[in-house]
Amino acid sequence: MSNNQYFKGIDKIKFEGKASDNPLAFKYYNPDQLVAGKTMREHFKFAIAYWHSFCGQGADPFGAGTQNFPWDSNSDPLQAAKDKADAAFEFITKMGFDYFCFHDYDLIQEGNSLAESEKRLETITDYIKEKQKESGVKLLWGTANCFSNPRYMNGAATNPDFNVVAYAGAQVKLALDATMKLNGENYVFWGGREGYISLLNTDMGREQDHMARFLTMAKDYARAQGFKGTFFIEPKPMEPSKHQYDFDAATSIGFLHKYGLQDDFKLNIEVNHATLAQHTFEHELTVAANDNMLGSIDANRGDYQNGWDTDQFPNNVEETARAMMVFLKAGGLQGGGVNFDAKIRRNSTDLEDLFHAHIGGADTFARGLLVAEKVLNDNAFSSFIQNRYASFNDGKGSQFEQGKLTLQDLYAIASTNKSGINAISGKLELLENILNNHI
Ligand code: XLS
Ligand code: NI
Ligand code: NI
Repeated sequence: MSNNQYFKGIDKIKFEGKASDNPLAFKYYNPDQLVAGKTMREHFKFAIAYWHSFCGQGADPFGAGTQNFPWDSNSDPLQAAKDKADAAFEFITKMGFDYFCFHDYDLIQEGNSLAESEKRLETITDYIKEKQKESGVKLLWGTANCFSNPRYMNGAATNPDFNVVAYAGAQVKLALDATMKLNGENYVFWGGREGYISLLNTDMGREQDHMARFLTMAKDYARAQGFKGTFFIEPKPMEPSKHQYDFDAATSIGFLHKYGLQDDFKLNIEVNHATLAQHTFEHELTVAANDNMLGSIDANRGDYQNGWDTDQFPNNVEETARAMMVFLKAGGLQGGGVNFDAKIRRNSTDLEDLFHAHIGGADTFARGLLVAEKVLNDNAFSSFIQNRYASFNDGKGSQFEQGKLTLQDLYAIASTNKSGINAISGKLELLENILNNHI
């Protein structure tokens, strides 16, 4: 159980700055550096995703896993889970990150019965609680994997069979218990199977009512146990379902409001889910932020030549800078952080690749943040949007905003307008240049 068992020869990753040629050092992510009034560490609350980094073997629909993780060799599920926890905590500590995120059965293999699973979770969370104490590593959020087991092939909370809904309820109860035991700051619902393959066999309205009922029960249970954190819905339009009910930020916000869940739930926005929904990352963040729903981020990126959830590590500085502009304007995240929901490629098979991936991801976010701060402080840029809407600042425009005009008033104003309508440039090329000049 030493702290230097799996990633031998790699020390704690340090910030060395842009001039460093050490591949195992941060070039931009300097945890203690102040940006816009907070340290980078506080802005981001970087988290490691247990599933991609320590469970995912690199299997794809065309072939078996390629990874030979040394923590995966024990055939006893409890010992294997402990070995994995040792590897995870060694890694997180060496990265210098403060947080991790998990699904229940990332921590330990699901048992053959609910009772067996419960016992296993009990044991492994005891072990992980100790590791948290030793290392100071915190839990950003927990969640339940209600999508992998075949019992969920027709959905979990939205399954047409009540017995499956009840089973999912039991599983979420145990996942909430585990999250609270490990002092989780938040809890996530991602509904991979909460959707449909065809409306020929689906009562969508009834399924959505069921989902809302289920979320309400989960929230009520956790609150009754004293859980103070935030619940996050993680929107995604499809995959594995053909159509998922939490399609995108706007759809999810509408759903939460319809069922009165908007005060306890916020959104966890994932980059690659935004692009799958034909949106940009900055679009989804903006929709969430406008409704005060920007809870947390799952950081990754898609591949723009194909259309699935490739979950690559972030490395696009411009995309991240645009996102960080929204992030800074919104005043950061409501309780969440930046979780690297990303995986190394199937043919990245050296243990150190996991370090390169997370170093690059953290540096990309740090660069994005630094660029965003500069752009927002650039008067040529920030005054532009304000001026663009100046016609609403006083006179009839201001009365319009305040709800003091009728449609007939608009008719009268348009009819008597002597100066006509002038072309006002949107100046996009200029603004793009300003952004690029700060990169
Ligand atoms: C899958 C999701 C998943 C959630 C947690 O696409 O991103 O990993 O983050 O269940
Ligand atoms: Ni995803
Ligand atoms: Ni995710």
